[in-house]
Amino acid sequence: MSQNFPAMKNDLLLRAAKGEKVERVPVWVMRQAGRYLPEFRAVREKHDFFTVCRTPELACEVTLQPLRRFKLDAAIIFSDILVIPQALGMEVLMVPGKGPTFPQPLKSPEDMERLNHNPDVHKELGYVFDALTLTRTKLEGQVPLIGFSGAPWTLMAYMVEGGGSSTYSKPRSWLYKSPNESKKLLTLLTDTIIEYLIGQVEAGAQLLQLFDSHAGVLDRELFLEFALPYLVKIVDKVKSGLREKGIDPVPMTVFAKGAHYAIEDMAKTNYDIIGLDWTMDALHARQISNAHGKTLQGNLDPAALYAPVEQIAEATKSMIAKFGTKSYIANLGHGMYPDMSPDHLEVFVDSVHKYSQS
Ligand code: 1CP
Repeated sequence: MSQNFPAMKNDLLLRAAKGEKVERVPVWVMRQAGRYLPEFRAVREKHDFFTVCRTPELACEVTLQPLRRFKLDAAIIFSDILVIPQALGMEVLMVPGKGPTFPQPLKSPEDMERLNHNPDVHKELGYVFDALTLTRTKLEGQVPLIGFSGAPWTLMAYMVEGGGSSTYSKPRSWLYKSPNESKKLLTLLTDTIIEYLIGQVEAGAQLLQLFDSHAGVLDRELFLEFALPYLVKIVDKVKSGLREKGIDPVPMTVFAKGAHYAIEDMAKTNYDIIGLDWTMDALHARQISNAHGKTLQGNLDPAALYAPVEQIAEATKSMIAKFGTKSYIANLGHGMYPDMSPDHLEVFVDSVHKYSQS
């Protein structure tokens, strides 16, 4: 499927992703659509969370909201990583004040029998593809559109734990007690994600990000056994699958939050961009990424946006000084928090514009 989308007016993100020369560092922000924006809260007052995800016009609208306010260099499609467990047959509720909740998590490996082992991705997740196509069209080439998925380990963590947790002790116990069954689950997730991401590119996504948000509860040994091989299969199969369909592969980002121990392991894969959380050292990551020809993305502490505006500008300037302006995409080290001020985000975005011209 090759669609005729509007020509790009700003492709800084795509050029930085490939390590090409840019006039200025591109900037976008994780969770740039969300509760910190009053216009997002207004949409959410009328529609529940997954209705917004499943209604292309609504998903498109909230995707575009932050772009109307800030000089951002990318849009990221409004959806959630938990749409994959839903596509595999699990129920996920968004409980106010608590976040995503699975009424029936996978309590033991036998529960995997309940899952749909042969999901029709286009049928179950076609609404995401429709939202991407609509949004890419409505963007009119203003900025590139990012698609995404949760990584297999992070999705397994939610499906077994049943919701958010600081320890993820239940899914971690599977890795020790039932390593083979864990790998079966990770493989099912991986194969579904591959099809899902290829479909996203066919629908209009121009860059793909994998969120391994709970990599930080693993150590390197577990990460190398239960997370990285699946991330590698995803990047390799998505790129080869696109080529087989006659579609140019898009740049891909791996964001493994908390995986300090694996920056070099990730730099050796075919991901183009390594996303850094705010606790990771920019200079250390830069040494590694230069050796492997990778672009870096990140990593201002989101909490720095609570500081007075002069301090935000200074922190942004020093972040850029550490990363340099080449092969770099400015972002926060994690997503926006709901109680943040849009005005403070504006200072971050404008400071990237101001301090990164080259
Ligand atoms: O009611 C609401 O509006 C809930 C808040 C919210 C929002 C705005 C959730 C629930 N998800 C989202 C959107 C979302 N989720 C996006 C949209 C695009 C954008 O960034 O602007 C994206 C990319 C995600 C991805 C996502 N969902 C991740 C990976 C990123 C990360 O934060 O590490 C994760 C872990 C989730 C799960 C999830 N969904 C929502 C919440 C509150 C959570 C975290 C739950 C937890 O672990 O406690």
